[in-house]
Parts: sequence; structure tokens; C-alpha cells
Amino acid sequence: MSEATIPRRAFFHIAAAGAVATQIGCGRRPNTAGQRYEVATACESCPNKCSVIAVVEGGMIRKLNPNPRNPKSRGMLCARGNAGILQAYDPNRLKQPMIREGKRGEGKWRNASWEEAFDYAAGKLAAIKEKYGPQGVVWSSTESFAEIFFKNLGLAYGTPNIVRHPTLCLASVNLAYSMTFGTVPSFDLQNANYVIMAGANRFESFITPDTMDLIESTMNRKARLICLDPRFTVTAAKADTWFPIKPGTDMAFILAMLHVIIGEGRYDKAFLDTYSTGFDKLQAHVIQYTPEWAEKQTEIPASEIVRIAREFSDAAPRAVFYAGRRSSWYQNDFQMRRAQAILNAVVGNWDKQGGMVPNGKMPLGELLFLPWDDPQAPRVDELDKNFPLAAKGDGAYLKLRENVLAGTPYPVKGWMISKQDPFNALPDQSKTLRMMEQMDFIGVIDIQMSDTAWYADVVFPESTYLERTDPIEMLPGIWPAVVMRQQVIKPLHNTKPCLDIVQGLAKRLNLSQYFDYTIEQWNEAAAKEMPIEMPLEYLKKHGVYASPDPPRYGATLQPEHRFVTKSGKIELFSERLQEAGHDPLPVYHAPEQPPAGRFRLVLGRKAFFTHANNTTNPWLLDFQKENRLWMHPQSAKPTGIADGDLVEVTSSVGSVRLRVKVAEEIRPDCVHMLHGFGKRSPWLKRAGEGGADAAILETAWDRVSGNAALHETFVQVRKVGVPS
Ligand SMILES: Nc1nc2c(c(=O)[nH]1)N[C@H]1C(S)=C(S)[C@@H](COP(=O)(O)OP(=O)(O)OC[C@H]3O[C@@H](n4cnc5c(=O)[nH]c(N)nc54)[C@H](O)[C@@H]3O)O[C@H]1N2
Ligand SMILES: Nc1nc2c(c(=O)[nH]1)N[C@H]1C(S)=C(S)[C@@H](COP(=O)(O)OP(=O)(O)OC[C@H]3O[C@@H](n4cnc5c(=O)[nH]c(N)nc54)[C@H](O)[C@@H]3O)O[C@H]1N2
Ligand code: SF4
Ligand SMILES: [Mo]
Repeated sequence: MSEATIPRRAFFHIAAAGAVATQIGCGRRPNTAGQRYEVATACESCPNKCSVIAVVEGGMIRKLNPNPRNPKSRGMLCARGNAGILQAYDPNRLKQPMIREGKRGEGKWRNASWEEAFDYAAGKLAAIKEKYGPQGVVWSSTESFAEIFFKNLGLAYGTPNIVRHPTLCLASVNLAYSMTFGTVPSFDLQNANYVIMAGANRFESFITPDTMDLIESTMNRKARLICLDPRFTVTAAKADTWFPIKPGTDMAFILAMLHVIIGEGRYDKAFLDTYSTGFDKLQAHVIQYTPEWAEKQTEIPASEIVRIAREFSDAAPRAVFYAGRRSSWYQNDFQMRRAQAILNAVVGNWDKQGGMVPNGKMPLGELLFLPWDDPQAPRVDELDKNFPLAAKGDGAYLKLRENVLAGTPYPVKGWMISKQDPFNALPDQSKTLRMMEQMDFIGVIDIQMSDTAWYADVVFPESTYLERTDPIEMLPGIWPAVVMRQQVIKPLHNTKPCLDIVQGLAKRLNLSQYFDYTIEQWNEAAAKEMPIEMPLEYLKKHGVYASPDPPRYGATLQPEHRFVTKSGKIELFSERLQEAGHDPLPVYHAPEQPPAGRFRLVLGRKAFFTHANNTTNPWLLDFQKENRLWMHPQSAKPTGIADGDLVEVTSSVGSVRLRVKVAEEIRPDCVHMLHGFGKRSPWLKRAGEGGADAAILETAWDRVSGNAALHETFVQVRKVGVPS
């Protein structure tokens, strides 16, 4: 993006902030005004962590370029990655610690020094610990390189109530593949010849390297792409065949594919005999699921299901039913993803080129620090009782919120939040607000006054990713790499990196002994195990280290290989599921349908926004300035709704107003709106117009993993105005 496209007002602010940068200078960087230098670092504008080369001139970051050394990002930097520059130069970003003075949400803040903010927050946290025990504070965060420091502070403080973003995102898909293969594999889209994408919207929801691989292989007609999605997404547009599948019925499609593949003897018998267990039971189980039956469920013709099943098994092992990433869809999400995992297994695409590949890793060292005691109290979400198979360290966010609101099994009165906006990321904002209102203390670490921060007591401004050095990290994958995020410019304002914030709090909570190290020491210890000379220097220079050898396939394909499952085999039938009271093979239950006059709200992303967090970025807002409600003409017409009308969208928990986009790109039984609009925080006033989906989404979760189920809400749509 060139400077010519920067809106004039935004450019003025950038220029002004740049002047500050020049005055401060850049420590070990050349600091003569006008001198140009480059820093290899990592993007933080979404979870992919692509490698970046930042170009600085005159003390100001002029451009972010892709760094092709990273085998995951492969020379790609997306629109959000480019626009990340404005995180640092955003005039409305957090610039110093703040303490709330008025009521929650009233907006009376005072600027505070770091000392004051630490003292105040630590005082509150100590008081809660004294009265309710350390379990009285929830510690929540979304993944990032520095999340480990924040999480460790919660553990050292003694709370069992760590809750992380996977339980709003990918917990069900991860658990399903782990229960089947003992690990969560990658999908080798670079080499696959046949790809089925069910709702995984890779052309708009970027996952690296999958997005680039899929673009390349479909554009070159190397791979056939089948897309199942109730919306006509960009992925659907690029596919060979798009099926507007009836929402919540993917499992029927998959079971019918299994019926055909097993019934016609198209499965990989030798592979299954050697590596799997439970095939006989699976064979008997899928007899009932005929393509004709599945047609009634999915609204996809039986003949097409047969065709896809045959093409898929013919193309195997270079054929994948892609797992998807955000699997916070339906209450049976885990079982649907299990069905996918089983389908992939029966065609024998495991650990083969163009199939599913267990992730490669690279060694990293660990800094040794004092261990803390394990928490005494059980988790407030009662994970062991409710979701015994779920990942212990991530919790179950929505069950946690229910229990905190009910005060069971014990009171929770504090909430520490880092790099997360639960007000928008959890369904039903009114419940989240109630959870916040009953807290004695909320502390938020963010870079902007998010809607969540707006309701906090203390806001700790973290330096943006361009102003800080984070822990180096290994990105597992088919071609793994170690990447480094390092400071490009000194902080422009009175902000700190996560470790400094954690240390400031730890000192006052008498927990300093657990955080007695610097980021440099942490990174030196981590880099020590890397198989190269001067590893940290290498990373500082290049930003990324990838193995020079191309990926190898088949390391697990030894008859004696033990998968990390109960039986040591790929578990088509799962005894562990049976013991936990769940279906050991995926059993189909038809989803509830919206009653007449209501529509299912389905979610999805755009390539130029990340969740709810960058709809204030002027460069990105240039692409789209509001979120509109997608509605099919057949549904809009009877209620007199026309394109551009203002409508009220109502569920059982709330309503929002936004304008309508009448379009055939969505099934008539669904509506859709983009996440990240309809902000409450006045600091985010530049965010585009529209409504917040979290205000109307209802609370539901997957039965096995506890992951949020965000596609279970039915809404009414009422016209309230015409275009002005
Ligand atoms: N309605 C709805 N809910 C959803 C989803 C959806 O599509 N729709 N998606 C779900 C999924 S898949 C996910 S992963 C979650 C994501 O949920 P969140 O992690 O809450 O998503 P973000 O909007 O990215 O919020 C991250 C917060 O981190 C802040 N931030 C950004 N960079 C930094 C930084 O460097 N340091 C710090 N301290 N803060 C930073 C942002 O300002 C923002 O307030 O939401 C889930 N919930
Ligand atoms: N640009 C961009 N890229 C991102 C992110 C971002 O915010 N912006 N976030 C990152 C994160 S954290 C995640 S988790 C991933 C999410 O990436 P994805 O896993 O691809 O998830 P979504 O983009 O939410 O897309 C879900 C799709 O499922 C469709 N769908 C809804 N119900 C059904 C159904 O019953 N069956 C089928 N077959 N389809 C259905 C929806 O219409 C939607 O298009 O993206 C990552 N990449
Ligand atoms: S996909 Fe885009 S926003 Fe995400 S890390 Fe890569 S460049 Fe940054
Ligand atoms: Mo996610």
C-alpha cells in the first residue's frame, strides 16, 4: 500500500507521531535522523505470526515487507500485516496506564504512573486472594508469544482458573483429531490434488501456509477444490464445486461419504489393518448413512455425494477433508470433526505427501525458573466433571462464565485479561457485562481501549509488537521454523512489554522470585538448543530459522509406531469416548431448524480484518466501512426489506441495528454479519458503523470439548428505516 492511499488525516497523525520517534532515537539501531535501517521481526496482526522486515527511515517505520525466509508465511504479508504499522502510530491507542474513577463503563479515567497502576492492581489482587483465595481471580488471554508470561503470573498467584482463547476457537477440532490420531496434524495443501473445505474459508480467513498453498494449487488447476458453506465466500468462488450445505449437517455429508467409500471397498485396507483399530464397528455403523438419506439432511444431491466420495478416494492419499480452524460452530462440533478425522484415516492419507502430516518441530531450550505450587482449588468451570477430555490448561470459557455468574462452586471476584476482548469474543454481551459488573477488580493489558478495557479498573498499555521484543517461538508445521519478534522502534509512549508488566505486578504480589529474568536471558536460553552456531545472533539478523532440509513424510509409518492414543493406534472407534459417556463413533443428530420467520446467524471473516480488533485501522476501513446483514432476496422480499435498509436483528438475548445487504451469496435460511463492528468504547469511535454480533449471539457449547457453539442462534429481522 503506498502513502498515496493513506487518508490525509491519518497521515497527519502518523507524521506527528513519527516526529516523536525521531526525537527518541532507537538505541542500538542507527539513530541519526534520516538514516535507513531494516529489522527482521514478526507480525502480530493475527495469530499467524508471519515474518516481516520493517523498514525504518528518519526514526519512523515506513514500510513492512514480507520476509520470504519463513516457510510458513512464504514471502506473503497480507493487507492487515501491511497496515500493522498504524498500530504504533494510532492516535487513539493507549499511551499510559489508566485507572478508572467513575462507575464501570462511565468513562471517567485518570492517567496513572506505572507505579500507581501496579500498586493499585496488586492491592486489589491481594485483597481478593485474602478474602476468596487465589481461585477468586480468573486469568484469561489469547495466544501470543508473550502470553506465557501472563499465564505464568496467574499460575504463580495460585489460580486454577486460567482460560484461553481455544475454547472460543479451535478446541473441538483439536480434541477430535487428538482423540483419533493422538495429535493434531497439518494438511499438506501444497501437494494435495483434491481438497474439501467445509466452512474453512481459507481465501478470506488466512492460515499460513495453507492460504498461499491453496491459492497456488487452485489457480494453477493443480488441485480440485470442493467447498461446503451456507455462504458464497471467496473460497466458494474459487472452488470447482460449491455446495450451499444446510447448516449443521456436515456430519451427514461425511458419514455418507464413509458409507460410499467403505461400501464400495474404496478404503485403504492395508493401512487400516496396520495402523487403526475399530474398523469393523465403523463399517457396521455407517451402513445406515446412505447418500439418499444425507441428501435430505444436507440438501446436497445424493449423486453429488457419491461423486465426491469416489473422486476423493481415487485421489487419495493426495486428498484431504480439511479440518478447519475455528470450530466454535455447533453443539456437536467435536463429533463432526471426529467424523472428518475418521474419513481422512480410512483413505490412508496419514503422513503422506498431499495428505495429513503430523507436525514437525524444532528444538528450543527453556529458561529454568523456580516452580510454584499447584493450585489447591478445583477449576470454577468444573472441567473435570463437565468436560473431562478437554485441554486442562485452556478451560471452558462459557461454562466458566455461567458458574461465575451463579457463584458456584465458589465466588470469583477478579479478572485479569491480556490481549483479549471477551466483551466481543464471547456470545451474549449482556452476560459478559454482568460478569464484569460483579467483579471487585478487572485488569486489562491491551494496546487500545477495547470494549473490554472500557469496563476495567486498570488498563495496562502494552507496547505494540513493533516496539517490543517477545519470546522467540517455534512454529510447528510440515516445515517448522523458529521465529523472533524484535523491537523495531523504541516505544513511542509510556507503554511496556508484557514481561515488564508481569514483573511490576509480581514484585508487589511477592512473586518476583518466579520472574527473575530478562527477555534477553529468556531468548538466549530458548535459542541455545537450535542446531546452528550463534543462534540468537542469527535470529536477530534474519528473524527466522527454518530447517534447510525440505519436509520428510512417513516418519510415523512404521508398523511398530505407537500413536498417542489409548490403544497406540488410530482410533476409529474410541473407548475413551465411550468411557466418558460420549458416542464412541460419530452419531448424527439433525440440528434444530429456525422456526418460520427466523434465520440462523452464521459467522465468518474478511481477509482485511482480524476478529474485533482492527476495524479502527484507517487503511483497512478503506476496504469496508460498515458491517451489513447478508440476507437472501427470497427472505428479504416478503418482509419488504430492500438492499441498504436499516434493520433490527433480534435474538433471545439482545438486538442490534445495521443495514442490509440483500444478496444471493447466502442461503435463505441464514443471515450473516461480520464481527468487529458496533463498538461501545468511545476510544474506538473510528471503527466502522454497524452492529456487534456478540450482542445477539446466544450461549451454547460443544458437549465434549466445551468449545463455544456460535452458530446456534436464530434471529428475527425487522425493517426500521430506509437508506438516507
Ligand atoms: N462473535 C464472534 N465471536 C468470536 C469469533 C467470531 O468470529 N465472532 N471468533 C472466535 C475466535 S476464532 C477467536 S480466536 C476469538 C478471538 O478473540 P480475541 O482474542 O478477543 O480477539 P481480538 O479481537 O483479536 O482481541 C484481541 C485483543 O487484543 C488486543 N491486542 C492486539 N494486539 C495486542 C498486543 O500486541 N498486546 C496486547 N496486550 N493486546 C493486543 C486488541 O486490541 C484486542 O482488544 O474470538 C472468538 N469469538
Ligand atoms: N482475515 C482473517 N484471517 C484470519 C482471522 C481473522 O480474523 N481474519 N482469524 C484467524 C483465526 S483465530 C481463525 S480461528 C481462523 C478462522 O477461520 P475459519 O476456520 O475458516 O473460520 P471462519 O472464517 O469463521 O469461517 C467459517 C465459515 O463456516 C461457514 N459455516 C457456517 N456454518 C456452517 C456449516 O454448518 N457448515 C459449513 N460447511 N460451513 C458453515 C461460514 O459461513 C463461514 O464462511 O481464521 C484465522 N485467520
Ligand atoms: S496473515 Fe496477515 S495479519 Fe496474519 S500474521 Fe500474516 S501478515 Fe500478519
Ligand atoms: Mo480463532
